[in-house]
Amino acid sequence: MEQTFIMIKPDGVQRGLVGDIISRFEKKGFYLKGLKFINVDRPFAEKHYEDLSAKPFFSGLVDYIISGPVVAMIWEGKNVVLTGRKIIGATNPAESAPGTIRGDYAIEIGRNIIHGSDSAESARKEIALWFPDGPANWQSSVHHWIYE
Ligand code: 3AN
Repeated sequence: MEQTFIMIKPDGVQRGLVGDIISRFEKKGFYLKGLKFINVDRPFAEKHYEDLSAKPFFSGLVDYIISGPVVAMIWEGKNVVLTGRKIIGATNPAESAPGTIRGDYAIEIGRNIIHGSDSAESARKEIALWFPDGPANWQSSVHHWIYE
């Protein structure tokens, strides 16, 4: 089944939103397949955001991601990459709908609480970077109550 990489950024951690965010993915029916609470260093953050290295906000973005601990996660389920992006909401919180994580809790694009992979290909790259040992190996006992 499809997997995605989700990271609660330092502002989400500092603001006490970890439980709420995990809860939204759990209640939807997605399976938690990896979870780490870590501080990343500058080279690691630069690697994660390497596709944005030419952007004017790149160094500010890296400063923000290394400013405190983050929660790195692997979530699994049908269409989890796209649905995860919908749960998160648009990149700019001014455009994210109420009911989404960014729509409910964020105001500024540079403090938008959470990251989610934007494609199955980026998910594979990001999971390999953040979880070199791969996802946890377990099966949910409620699978048949979520999928037909
Ligand atoms: P998303 O996180 O929704 O996939 P990306 O990949 O375009 O969006 O941007 C990655 C991160 O870079 C965003 N989460 C945001 O924190 C930051 N970012 C994007 N655009 C801007 C911008 N114009 N100014 C400041 N930060 C930005």
